Amino acid sequence: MKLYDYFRSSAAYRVRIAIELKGLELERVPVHLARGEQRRPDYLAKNPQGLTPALELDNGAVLTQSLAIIDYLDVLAPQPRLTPADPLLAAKVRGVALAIACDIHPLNNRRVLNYLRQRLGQDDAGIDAWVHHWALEGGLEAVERLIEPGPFCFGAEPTLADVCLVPQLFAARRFATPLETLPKCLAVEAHCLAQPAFAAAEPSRQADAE
Ligand SMILES: N[C@@H](CCC(=O)N[C@@H](CS)C(=O)NCC(=O)O)C(=O)O
Repeated sequence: MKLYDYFRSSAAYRVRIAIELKGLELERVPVHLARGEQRRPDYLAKNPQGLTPALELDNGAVLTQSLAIIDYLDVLAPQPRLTPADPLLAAKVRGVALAIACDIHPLNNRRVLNYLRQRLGQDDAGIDAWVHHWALEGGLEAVERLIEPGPFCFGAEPTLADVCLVPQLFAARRFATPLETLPKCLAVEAHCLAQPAFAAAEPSRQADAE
């Protein structure tokens, strides 16, 4: 399998964490987002959305969308299960994962910020105000209230919620988002990053890190 990845991509970071937790070996192919490699025809032929990550299977099939890729890996290599078997817990875990992946992350994506800057004339201050607002209000501040006693988001085992939360906090820091209203999220993050699998997936540890 090949993972099309970019060290700073928080969506790809989710998949890297899942791969490390499951102990899977695969090839990483960097797609340099800042240089626009995601819009090259050869990459668009694999992922028509022009986004990272994408996972190419040995039979040539290509999977897109980080949560769909992680679901696939959870079936392929069920240990540890990232979506718990218990339906109530699974729904809570998915609720947090989707709050991050659907309602927070898309609003600070590169193409959205480029549009705000280039088409709508926003300057750095405008971009920062946008990113901080959507990261926190109804975003990570809601996640702070949804997660349960730790050390992970939902108890003693890592789940899809942790896999999404850690990269989103990384993205928030990139934009200097103030995080002091999120003590529970920060405690979960510290616990996660002390685990070898989460640490190995960190952007600074990737071969294409700059
Ligand atoms: N919902 C998608 C989001 C993927 C995504 O937005 N990836 C970003 C990097 S985190 C990207 O490739 N951005 C390129 C761009 O905006 O041009 C997923 O979960 O895979």
